[in-house]
Amino acid sequence: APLGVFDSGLGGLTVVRALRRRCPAEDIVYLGDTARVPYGTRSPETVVRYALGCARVLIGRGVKAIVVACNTVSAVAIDMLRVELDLPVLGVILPGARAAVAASRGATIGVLGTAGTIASGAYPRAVASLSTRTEVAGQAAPLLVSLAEEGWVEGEVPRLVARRYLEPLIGAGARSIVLGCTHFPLLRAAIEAETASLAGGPLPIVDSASATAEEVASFLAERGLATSRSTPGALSLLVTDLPKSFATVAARFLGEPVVADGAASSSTQ
Ligand code: DGN
Repeated sequence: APLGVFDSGLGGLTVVRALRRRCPAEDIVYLGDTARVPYGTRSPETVVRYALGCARVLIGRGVKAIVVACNTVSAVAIDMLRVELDLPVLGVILPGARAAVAASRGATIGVLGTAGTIASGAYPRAVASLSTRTEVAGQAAPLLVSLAEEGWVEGEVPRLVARRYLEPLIGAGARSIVLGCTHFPLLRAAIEAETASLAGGPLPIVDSASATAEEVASFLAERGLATSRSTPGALSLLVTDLPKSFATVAARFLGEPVVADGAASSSTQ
């Protein structure tokens, strides 16, 4: 059976990219709720309702487990999804937090995310469950989401924006930075450079997409759910709305060409 992955939009394809690298044999069905993106600015109640709708579409496709690629959904809806659904549900926050705790060795962790993710306190909670002595500083970075969607990831504009968001984190003593949003791996170079410039040297940058792919791979192996074959798995992309820019934006996040008519529309209530 395929692995189900969903996100508020197309940003979660950065998690699919990491999964396809780490678990290449797995078939993946991805659902992007492009009709209702962004979730990052919505109330937790609304995000919970949307998330259940997305999960049910994937279950209708016969998936063996669900990866919640969206940080905002993982932050506010993962417990509810685990209660409501009868299959394994993996999120992006705990793997990101685990990788950050390992990288920061007790020093303060800085997290960049959407307003919803930061307001939820999900990263500080996840870190506290792993290490009682590690502090977390969070910073909502909504403009970085827009820059990634525009593909405006190089040059002085993304660097200046990243710097503004990083200043309070470095000022709070952060000694590692978590890319706590699906979109931020695209801006990694700018974030890395500005972090190093503010901190007076490079700091570990933790990509929650890669950390999640690692945990999904171990989880599937432990549960005997991993697909073992030598041919690459298939990727099906479903969207709740097919915007004109679909193929361009999807390819940007996925890191592979995307054929627009390969996407089926699907509705979630
Ligand atoms: N996918 C969202 C996240 O990782 O938080 C970002 C996009 C959004 O809904 N704002």
